[in-house]
Amino acid sequence: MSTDDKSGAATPGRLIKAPENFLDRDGIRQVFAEAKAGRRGFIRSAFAAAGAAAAAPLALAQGPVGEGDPNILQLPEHSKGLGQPVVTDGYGKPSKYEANVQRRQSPGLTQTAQASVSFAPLQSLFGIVTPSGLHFERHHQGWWDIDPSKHRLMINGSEPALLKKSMVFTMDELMRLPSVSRFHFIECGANTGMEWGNVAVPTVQYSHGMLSCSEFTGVPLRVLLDLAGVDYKKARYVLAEGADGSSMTRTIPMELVESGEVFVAYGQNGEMLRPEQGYPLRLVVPGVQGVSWVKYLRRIEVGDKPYAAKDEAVHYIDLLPSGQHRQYSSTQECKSVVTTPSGGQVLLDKGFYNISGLAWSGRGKVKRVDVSVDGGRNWRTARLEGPVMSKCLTRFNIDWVWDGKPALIQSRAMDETGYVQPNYRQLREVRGTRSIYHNNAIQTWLVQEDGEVKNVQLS
Ligand SMILES: Nc1nc2c(c(=O)[nH]1)N[C@H]1C(S)=C(S)[C@@H](COP(=O)(O)O)O[C@H]1N2
Ligand SMILES: [Mo]
Repeated sequence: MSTDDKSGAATPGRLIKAPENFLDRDGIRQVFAEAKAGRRGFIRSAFAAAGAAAAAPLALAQGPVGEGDPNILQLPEHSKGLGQPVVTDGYGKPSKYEANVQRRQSPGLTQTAQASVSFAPLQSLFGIVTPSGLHFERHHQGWWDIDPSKHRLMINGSEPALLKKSMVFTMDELMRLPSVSRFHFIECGANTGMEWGNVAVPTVQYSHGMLSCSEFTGVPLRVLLDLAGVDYKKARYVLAEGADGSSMTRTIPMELVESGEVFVAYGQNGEMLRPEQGYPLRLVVPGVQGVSWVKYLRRIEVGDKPYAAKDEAVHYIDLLPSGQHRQYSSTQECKSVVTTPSGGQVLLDKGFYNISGLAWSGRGKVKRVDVSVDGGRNWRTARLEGPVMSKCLTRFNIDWVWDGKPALIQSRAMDETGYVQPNYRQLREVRGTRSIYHNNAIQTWLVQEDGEVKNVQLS
């Protein structure tokens, strides 16, 4: 795979390597024009004010700007002229300087864009929430923008005896019911799936980018089943069905529904779901692999046994070293990854860096994340940024001073059940090397002496 701009490999983290166009910002030009003129007092305060300290060495290295008299303070246009009018004609967009921050398809992974994946640019994100326009996408039969006034959700039973009455809800009816808003991660079971046997992709976007986290809003499924008078003693499973052509159906054990955790969501990060995420309705199954989060949700059937649907009996199962398959895997085990510095980025110089990453567990809260810079010989405990929420991404940070020598950066998460994220040797012992799904091994990034960061695996 090439490491050119389009592959995302060269997409930098901010303090790691500035995008080319960063130097074109007027304020920065001004600052180094002043630097050439030797007005150091001004420079210091300008850097402090702009918080641009990290850009200073770069800027100074660029030499004269060549416009006008460098001894005269030239105010940038944005400090003198009239700015843009309010955005009355549409939806706000990111700065043009952030145009490189995009979802990306992995070259060669799939041949049909309707049955494909676009990966979230984890290396460019802060905190825990994935901006909705950067949420990863996984479609089996393409996405749809379904008219919400025509969409319906049906609740029925595999046998009439399992509930009092079948029901059909419109979106308006669902939105009148008591709602909940909760932050949860969604991870495709195939995330990191290409790395089972060996290193396969260059960047964290491709190795871990089938992962996103949003605040979802909707109605607990339990509320709907109560309205339909479900007999919970007999109905121990539900089947969730999507309205797209993929016939996406998954069995969900009733315990998850009874706990109140599973909900039908129409909201995502304060607005309606995005079409790519299942507008106008999707199932949220916290902690469970993405495939169970059925999009364009149109039907919930209660039943008394698992359904063995195609996407659970033959897909999304785990190949074991014995050649047998482990069936009905669903929980996403505890996992973490360092997103900065990560594959494809370049460290400009030795010195201070903030190592930052994400940790999550399908079994509850993340309890601790340890970070190593020497391939797992020594570990230090990272700072978890709050709030730490159950079945949600958790951001961790830790200080690091790079001495300029090769470094092997790893993170190892532990969840509140005491489960510790395994390394590749431990994981392969029980799962072999030919699986696709549920790879939660510790990721290693090699920082080379020239500052380039590479994806590597330690044996
Ligand atoms: N109706 C429907 N639901 C679906 C899918 C689909 O193709 N159709 N893909 C599933 C898979 S495999 C995953 S990982 C998640 C991806 O959700 P996202 O596209 O919102 O990231 O949706 C799941 N739900
Ligand atoms: Mo998936």
